Amino acid sequence: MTPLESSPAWKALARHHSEIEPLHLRDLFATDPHRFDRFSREACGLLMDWSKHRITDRTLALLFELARERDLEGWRDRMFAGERINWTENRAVLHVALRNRSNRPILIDGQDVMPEINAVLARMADFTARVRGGEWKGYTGRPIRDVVNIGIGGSDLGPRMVVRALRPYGEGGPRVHFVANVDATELAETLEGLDPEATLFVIASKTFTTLETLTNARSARAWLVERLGSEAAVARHFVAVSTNREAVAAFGIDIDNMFGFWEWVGGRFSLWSAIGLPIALAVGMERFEALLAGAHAMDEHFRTAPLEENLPVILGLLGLWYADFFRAPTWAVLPYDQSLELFPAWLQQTEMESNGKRVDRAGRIVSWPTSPVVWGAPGTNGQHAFFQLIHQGTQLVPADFIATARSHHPWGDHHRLLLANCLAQTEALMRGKSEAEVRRELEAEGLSGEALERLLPHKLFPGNRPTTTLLMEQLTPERLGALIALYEHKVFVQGAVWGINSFDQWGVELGKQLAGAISPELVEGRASEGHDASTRGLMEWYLRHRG
Ligand code: G6Q
Repeated sequence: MTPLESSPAWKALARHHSEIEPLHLRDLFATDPHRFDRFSREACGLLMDWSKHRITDRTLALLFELARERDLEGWRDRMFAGERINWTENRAVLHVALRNRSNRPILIDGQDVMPEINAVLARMADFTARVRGGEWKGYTGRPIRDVVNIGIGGSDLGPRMVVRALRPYGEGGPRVHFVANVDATELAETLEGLDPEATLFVIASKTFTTLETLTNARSARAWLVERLGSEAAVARHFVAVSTNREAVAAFGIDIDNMFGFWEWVGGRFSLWSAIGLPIALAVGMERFEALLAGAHAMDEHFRTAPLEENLPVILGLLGLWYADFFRAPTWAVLPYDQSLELFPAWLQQTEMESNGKRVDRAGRIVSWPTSPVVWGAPGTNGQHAFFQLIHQGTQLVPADFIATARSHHPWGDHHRLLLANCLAQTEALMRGKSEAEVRRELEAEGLSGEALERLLPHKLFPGNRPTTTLLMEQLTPERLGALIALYEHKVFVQGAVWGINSFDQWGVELGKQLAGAISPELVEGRASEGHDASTRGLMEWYLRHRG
C-alpha cells in the first residue's frame, strides 16, 4: 500500500482544508437551510447529526474518496470474513461474530465459529438464571447477593461501563462490583461490608497471566477461604472467564466453572463474549442478548450501507479530518447522561489503544497524526469545569455529545434541563458570540467607552467549534449495544485509512517488562546499577520510606 500522503484524495484534502479554514459554521448554516437534513441520519435507533462540523459536501466527497483509495470496504469485508487482519499477532478480528444474531456462518480457516459461540452463550444463560434465581448456592447454602468481577483493561472497562449504564435494568439481580487496580485499596474497599457467604467472584482474564488480576484474585481467594474456613468453598464462589484452561485449573478454579472465549476476540472488544458475564448477571441474559442484538444491527449497517450513509464511516472520517488536517490533538466525548459516566473511560481505551500507533502496516513511521487523545466527562458537570477551554481556549477540541430523549428517572424538570443544556452547548460552540453581539450586550448593561472596550475581548466567543450530536429515544440495552458498536467501527475505519494495525497493543509491553525487573529488587531492598539515576534515586527513596 502506498504511503497515505501520496494518495490523490489526501493531497486534495490538504488543499481543500485551506478553503475550509476561513469558513464559519454560522455562515454555512445561514446559507444552507437544508444542512441538517443533508448532514444527519438515523440508523439502529441512533440519530447522528454531523451538520455542526467544519465540512461541505466537497469535504465529505473527498473523505469518501480517500476511504475508497485506502480500500476501507476491502478491509471491512476481510474483517467480517474472518481473515487474520491483526497480522502482528496473526489473528482474526471477530468480535462481530460474538453478536452475530443472524447466525450466518462466519469462518476462520474454513471452520464456522458460530456453534462454539452459541454453546458458550447457552452456558452463560444457564449459569445466569441459576445465580439470579437463587438456585446457585454459596458454600454455606446462601444465594448470591454480590458479584465481584476481577479483571483489568479490556476485561474490566467494557463490562464495568455497561453494568453502570444499565443500572435501571438491574432489579432482581445481584449487585455487581468491579476490581481492576493492583492497588489493594480497590479490592479492600469493594469487599468491605460484603458477606463472603453470598459473594461470587468472576475472575476475568483472557490470558490468565495478568499480574494485577492474578494478584487480586489470590487475595480475594484468601479473604474467602479465611472467612468460610475451607478451601472447598472456592468451587462455589469462584468462576473464571478465560481462553487459558490450564492456568485456570492451576489457579484452583474448577474447569466446569470456566467460561471460554477465543484468541480472535481482542481484549478491548471482548464485552460481547463471556467477558460480558457480569453484565448478564446484573441485568439478565435476555438483556445481554438485547445488547448483542443492538450491536449486530450496527454491524449490519456498517457492513452493508454505502459509505455515504454509513454512520461509523462518517464518524471515523470526521475524526481523521480534524486529527490530520486541523491537527486537533484531542477529541472530547460528552455524554449528557449520568448512566454513561464511564463511557469516556471505555472509549479512551478503545480508541487510544487501538489507534495510538506510529508505524503503518509496512512498518514505516507515519508522518500524520493518528489517534487523538480521547477524554470527557458527563454533562452538565463538564460545563462548570473544562468547557471554558473548549469555548474560548486556543486549541480546537472537536466533541461528541450523546443524549437521550427519555430518562429512566423522569423527575420533574430534570431531563428537559439536561437536554436544553446539551443542545445549547453545541449551538453555542457552533455560533459563538460575535463582537457586535457582545458590544450590544455590554451597552445594554450600561457600559461604554474604555470600560466596554477593556471587557469586550474577554466576552467574545469565536464559535466555529465542531460537534457531533447523537440522540436516542432511551438508553436501552439494544441502543447501548448499537452505540458501542458504532464507536468500535469508527476505530476500525480510522485504522484502515491510516494504514495501521488497530488490533495489537505492543505499547503496553515495555512497562510490564520493566516492572517485572524492578519488583524483585524492591523485595531485596536494593536498586541495581542497570537503572538510570532517576529511577534508582526514586527506588532508593521508596526503600528508605516504605516503613
Ligand atoms: C485490550 C488489552 C488489555 C487487556 C488487559 C487484560 O485490548 O489487550 O487491556 O485486556 O491487559 O488482559 P487479560 O484479559 O489477558 O487479563
